[in-house]
Amino acid sequence: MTPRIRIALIGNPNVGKTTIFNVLTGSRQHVGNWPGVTVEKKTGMVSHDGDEIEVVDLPGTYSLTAYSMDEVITRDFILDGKPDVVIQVVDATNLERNLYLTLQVVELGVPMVIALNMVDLAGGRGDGIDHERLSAFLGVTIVPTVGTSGKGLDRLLDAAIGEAETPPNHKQTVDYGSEVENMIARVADVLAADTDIAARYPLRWLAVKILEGDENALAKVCGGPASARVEEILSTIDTDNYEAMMADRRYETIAAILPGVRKRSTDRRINPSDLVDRVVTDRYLGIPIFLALMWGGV
Ligand SMILES: Nc1nc2c(ncn2[C@@H]2O[C@H](COP(=O)(O)OP(=O)(O)OP(=O)(O)O)[C@@H](O)[C@H]2O)c(=O)[nH]1
Ligand SMILES: [Mg+2]
Repeated sequence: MTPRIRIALIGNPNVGKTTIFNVLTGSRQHVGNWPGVTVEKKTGMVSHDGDEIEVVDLPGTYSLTAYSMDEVITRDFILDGKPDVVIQVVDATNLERNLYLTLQVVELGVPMVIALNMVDLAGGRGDGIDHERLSAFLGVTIVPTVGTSGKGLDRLLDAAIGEAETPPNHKQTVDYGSEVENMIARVADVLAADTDIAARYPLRWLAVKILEGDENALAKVCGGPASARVEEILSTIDTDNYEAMMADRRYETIAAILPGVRKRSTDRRINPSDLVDRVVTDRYLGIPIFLALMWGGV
């Protein structure tokens, strides 16, 4: 039976992609509590409400540059394998680092859903994530999940099918600043002359990668009708510098998002180290405690 849709599972290393893949497909792929367990893509099938869905488990990546084989496998699969929807599995206890990859998938403009995984651990630490606000900010549906128990996975599949059937509505989240943005627009404009490239790749994304000095992205346009003009533009800039500026803007964007999406649960239980922290950093008690410790020669 031909599958109704194909889903790609991507995400940082060690976030639970294979755990979710195994629960969904009934497979027994290797799972381990260290990064780099999955080194090549694996495919399985799942039946959901009478639909056959193909699920592809990919190696973990922190980014979508072309610096490592894993990143190239993942990126090529998203771009050329044309999954109907990408599910990014996000470790809820490590949101900041995981969002770096999220912003890059959003930039690719492909249909996408986020599985906010390990919410059992994030909840236990008392730091909740307001996933609805995060979802509104990114324009991406977010489903909280616990891979080890299968919690949330039905809803995740529902969301993935819904996303595959509607055009993506991602917000443009990273503004790289006027100098870089102008250059992105120029390169994207030049790339549009190459109709093959324009049909295969999101031009803004490709322009960003080329300006970052990504050889693999540049190779895609090499020899084509846009090649000479792209090289001409590149000869006027320092791509290392562009790469650094763009990475900075991504981190700044994440830093701006985080305070708005972190929520402290009201029934937060205080653990002993929190209590010590609170007492020694107290406005009135902190200095006397510090002096007493110094006096006591501790
Ligand atoms: N507490 C908790 N642990 C989880 C959850 N999901 C997965 N794990 C554990 O996280 C660890 C990593 O899981 P994997 O499924 O191997 O992660 P992966 O993303 O496939 O890792 P790579 O293939 O290395 O990129 C394992 O020890 C899992 O049992 C979850 O929702 N909650
Ligand atoms: Mg894995």
